[in-house]
Amino acid sequence: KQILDTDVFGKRYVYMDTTESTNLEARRLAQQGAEEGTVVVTEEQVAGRGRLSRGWYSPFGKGLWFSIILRPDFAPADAPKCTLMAAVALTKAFHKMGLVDAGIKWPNDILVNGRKLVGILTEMSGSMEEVSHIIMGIGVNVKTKQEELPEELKHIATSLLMEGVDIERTEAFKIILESLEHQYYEILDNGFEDTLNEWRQLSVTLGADIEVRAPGNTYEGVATDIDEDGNLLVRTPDGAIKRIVAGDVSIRSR
Ligand code: BT5
Repeated sequence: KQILDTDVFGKRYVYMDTTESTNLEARRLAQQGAEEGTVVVTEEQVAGRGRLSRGWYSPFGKGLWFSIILRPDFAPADAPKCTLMAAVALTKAFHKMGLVDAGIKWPNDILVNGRKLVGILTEMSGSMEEVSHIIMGIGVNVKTKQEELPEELKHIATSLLMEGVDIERTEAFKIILESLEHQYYEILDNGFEDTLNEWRQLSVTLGADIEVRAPGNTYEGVATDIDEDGNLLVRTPDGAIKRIVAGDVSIRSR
């Protein structure tokens, strides 16, 4: 199978017509010992998941709903940066497809003109000392049309097709998996620094006036940078710098 120009990602490939969530399926496989690079992909998810038990709309045949099993030997504290790594790889893949307006909203969204094209859900299993495996779940809207979107996503979501990129899912998948593998080996070989710099370049969050809803607190201010762990730094109006580990960002102006 040399259709994919990858060494590890997609060497083992599990394809399903339908499933609850590819992250759940990938976790099951990982617990049974599935190797690094195993890709689980489905036509449809009936219980696709976002963060904080939110849902992910995954209609049949319209997108790339998939998860990749990773078994890196870095510290668990590095795991959240896999989300940023994936966002960089995906954004570069979209640029390659001609979609130059794709940019990253911290931490895990890829937006085109303010609308969400991709969601990423990274889940780690292991102990404080050691990563057992990471499930990197990615949802890309490919063929969805505006009129097909459910009411609550009509002003929020977009797809490659809606952005004028009329590409077959297989072709898009190939470009995306190759980009993800490339970026993954970049961080394994050279660390996160270059990838975090690329993230800064591709971000639509940095420099923007934002509101962040973090667990227990909401902040307003200017997103100034990310730190070396991928946390977002926000300068609030009183000049303090807040370090955001997890949260939802709304961009007010750039
Ligand atoms: C995410 O969560 O964006 C992570 C989504 C990850 C989905 C992939 S698909 C393959 C794998 N298997 C899974 O079960 N999940 C992963 P969050 O940042 O919490 O955003 C969720 C919010 O995005 C929802 O509350 C909606 O507002 C919006 N949303 C839901 N479906 C969408 C879609 N198809 N396109 C754009 N926005 C969507």
